[in-house]
Amino acid sequence: MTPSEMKNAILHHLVYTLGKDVSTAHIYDWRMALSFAVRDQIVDPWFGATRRSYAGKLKRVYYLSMEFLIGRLLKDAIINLRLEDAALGAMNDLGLNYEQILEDEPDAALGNGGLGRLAACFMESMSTLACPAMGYGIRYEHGLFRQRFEDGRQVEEPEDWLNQRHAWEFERPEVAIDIGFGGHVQEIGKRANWYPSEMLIAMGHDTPVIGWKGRWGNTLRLWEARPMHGFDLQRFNRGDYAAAAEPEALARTLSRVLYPDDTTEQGKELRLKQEFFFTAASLRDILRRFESEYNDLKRLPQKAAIQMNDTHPAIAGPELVRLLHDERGMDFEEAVGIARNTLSYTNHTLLPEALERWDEGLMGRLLPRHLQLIYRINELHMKDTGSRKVTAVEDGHVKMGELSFIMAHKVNGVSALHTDLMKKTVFKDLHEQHPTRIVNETNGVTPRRWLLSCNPRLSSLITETIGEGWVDNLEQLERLEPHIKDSSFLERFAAAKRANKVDLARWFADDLKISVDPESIFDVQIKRIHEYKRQHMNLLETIAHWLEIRDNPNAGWVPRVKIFGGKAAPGYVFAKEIVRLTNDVAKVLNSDPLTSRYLKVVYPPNYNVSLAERLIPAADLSEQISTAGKEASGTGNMKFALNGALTIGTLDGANVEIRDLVKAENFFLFGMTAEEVMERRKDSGHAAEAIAKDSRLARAIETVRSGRFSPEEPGRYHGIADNLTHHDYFMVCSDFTDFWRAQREVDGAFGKPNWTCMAAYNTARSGWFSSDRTIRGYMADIWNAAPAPEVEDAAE
Ligand code: T68
Repeated sequence: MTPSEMKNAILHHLVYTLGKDVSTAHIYDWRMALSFAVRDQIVDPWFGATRRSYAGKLKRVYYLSMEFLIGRLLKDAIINLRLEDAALGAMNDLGLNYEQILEDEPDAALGNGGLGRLAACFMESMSTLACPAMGYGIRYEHGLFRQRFEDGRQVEEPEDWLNQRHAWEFERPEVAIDIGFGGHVQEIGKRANWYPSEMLIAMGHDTPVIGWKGRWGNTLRLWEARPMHGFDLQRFNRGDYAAAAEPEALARTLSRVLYPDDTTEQGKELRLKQEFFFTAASLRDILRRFESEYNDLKRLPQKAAIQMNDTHPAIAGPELVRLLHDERGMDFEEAVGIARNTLSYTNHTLLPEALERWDEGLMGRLLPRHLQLIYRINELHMKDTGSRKVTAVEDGHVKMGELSFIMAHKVNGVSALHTDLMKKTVFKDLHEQHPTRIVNETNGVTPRRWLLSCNPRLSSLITETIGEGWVDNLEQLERLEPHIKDSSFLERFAAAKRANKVDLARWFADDLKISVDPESIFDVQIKRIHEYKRQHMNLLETIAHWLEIRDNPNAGWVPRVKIFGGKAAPGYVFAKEIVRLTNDVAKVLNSDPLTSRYLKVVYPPNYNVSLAERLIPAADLSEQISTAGKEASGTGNMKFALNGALTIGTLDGANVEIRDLVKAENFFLFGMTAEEVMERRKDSGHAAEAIAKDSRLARAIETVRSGRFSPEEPGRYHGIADNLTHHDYFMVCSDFTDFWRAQREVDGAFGKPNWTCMAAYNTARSGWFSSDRTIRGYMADIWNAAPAPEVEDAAE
């Protein structure tokens, strides 16, 4: 497409789709017109892919996920369709600012963190690899809350990305599926009919996901909850307007909000309803499609692979059995076998508080037939394995992790360490019964968004050096290695990083009114706020460092900017205190005339995908400092390494694999191993002991306790200080001393010529962390699916 063709397409949509005249168009109208012009280019390859899936009778992958953290889509589509020149040219011609237009798009925050972002990277990789697939989730009216700071405190505001029209979706009113809850069960022999007492409708909305060079397009189908019966005209006519609207409001509640919690099960009926709602709608849609093509349900596992992203869709097991057994008349054991061969399950956490369990009473009330089937699945499992332990039901609770395991033919962890710990801890017994079921698929990230699009400077340098093949064959980055000896390459590598830092510094100055020196180390920790991720350890180190600079301001300190980003779950009190402490520390440090040249703290609010795309390319140092054994994998860690940041990190999650690949000398390692953590925890005095041994740590904690950062309320942080001194489950104190040592090693290395070599090695050796590699692994080890044959690029 030429710039002038693009311009005509934009003008056409402005007038005929949006009904706007050039003279009155707002930035919103231009952005929508550009989006529609780009979307038009997606439709043909997208339809082409669908047609080929049907014509070739290809096996399809169905990715069921409560979350798809897709972020903005316009730039992604432009890049994958290679329309940058056309779009930029058209915008210039129209006198519009291209960057500003891209920034106008709301960030679709349909996820909490890593789990949801992984699903989004997987969707893009499946399209790039021409793996016929469909993502299924919920079209939340309100995504993850918007975070604002007020007096340093986190304030949550509703996120309303749907206030404006969403340019990328196609409404599918004809894809409307009835979903029921509650009611009673009528058993007929071993089968049963379920008569729900409450019904609503799941309506589909399709977003095309286009792969690199437009060679394939899959669909993300998100369900919206609609009432079965519209509003009540009789009540309305009597003047009872609120009551008339009630059924509609109640039904719609199901797709109203994304639960803002990435750790604790909400225990909310609504959450269980959401889970059943989207899982049941998706399964019905899958079976409908299957039955339109094939007439033998026994072939389901050959033609469909259904992935459960965490346990949120775990009800898929019993629901699929119900559809096959109760509704299609298949024998129960056969139905379980077919369901199991079709389903697989990804585990994302070992934290006991994050493993879903539902009260049997609640489950029986909402899903009476499913509870019966869960009992039978359990009995069958006991019979098959000769086990006498009831596995999926315990103490009046249904354990969704165990249920998912039993109903899946493969269960995967998301990093080598995590998979190993799964076998040894949460799924120890089940693993002994099914020793080949657990497999590892280390996470990955899409290089299109997380390098090509977010870091154009580094991308251009890479392409100039080794050609463009790396974009969909990321392991080609290793061809950069010989160039790491070349001083002109290194200079250009350093210049790209520096220019990214200058851009970020300008944004900090303009948007946050904080000035930082781009010569400083940009030290970044961005992720959900959680005790296991230990933002508070990073803060304590910052405070200790600050106190040391104050003691001796003229000692030639290496300047540093500590950058934080992340949201705390609204109900997680301790995490919210960490948020506030970060802001309070920033306030004191940034205005300290003795130290602020050397140390600043920046905490931009409302961390999201778009902010990550801004911060990661400008980072020198990536903080991956979770308590070993607690972070299942991490994916931010991969994005940073890929963009030439060095990691300071523990041997946790995928850090282990990153360090193996980029080599120990290019990684700042510290802290206890997962085994050491478990050992040390047995000593109840671990925190006090660590504090007694490290005067810097003691002083930092005392400074927090003293009210130095909250003079107007000196007791504000007693909670944090007491927790660290007496409890410290996440071993902040015991790892602090080594963390400090590693941080000073960073100071020593930064600014030396070798730093750029180390950074370049991180980029060159991160090719394995492409989500393309991960998806190939799922296709081979779990889905038994092949890419569509002979696919051609639609865009060059
Ligand atoms: C993350 N999990 C892991 N959970 O913490 C991270 N949980 O190590 C890993 O890299 C990532 O998954 C991808 O595998 C999450 O992000 C959630 O967000 C979540 C949401 C709702 C309920 C429970």
